[in-house]
Amino acid sequence: MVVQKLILVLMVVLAVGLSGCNMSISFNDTSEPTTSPAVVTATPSDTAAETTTFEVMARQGWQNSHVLVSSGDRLTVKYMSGLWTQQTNVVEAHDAGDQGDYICGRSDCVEPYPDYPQGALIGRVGPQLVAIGDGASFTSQYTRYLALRMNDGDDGLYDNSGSVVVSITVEHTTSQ
Ligand SMILES: [Ca+2]
Repeated sequence: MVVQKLILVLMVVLAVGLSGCNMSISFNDTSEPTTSPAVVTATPSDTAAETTTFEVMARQGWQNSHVLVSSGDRLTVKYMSGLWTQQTNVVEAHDAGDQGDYICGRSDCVEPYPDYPQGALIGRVGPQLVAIGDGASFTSQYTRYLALRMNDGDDGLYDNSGSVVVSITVEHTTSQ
């Protein structure tokens, strides 16, 4: 009788145990999301061109365009709009180009670019001076910010007026 009772108890325990068993077997998903190794696809580009616009004031000296140029970069500066003059009420307002105006051309000239017409647009990358006028392209010899101004002496800026807007395009070369 004792053995039968024991078996009965065991069966009850077993039945309770089975019914109480959570049949839903949860697998612990330890598998990492399948990630393919990151492939860095560097787009091979020989040149990348950036264009910005800048207003050059007639009454100011060298003005930082905040366009950083690296040595070897190809620069294009083009006149877009605006009028200025190097002598208000004397010389009629004109664009950034060479108007055939006075060229100093001497060593004691006050103009930053003595061999270029007074009142025209000029540029500078460090010590590299560039005649721009209504448009010019050149290769930078230095890594500096492009500066622009009217070709007029610092002492002659007081009677200037107006401004010109230019577009500045830099083609960065990655041949280094
Ligand atoms: Ca002037």
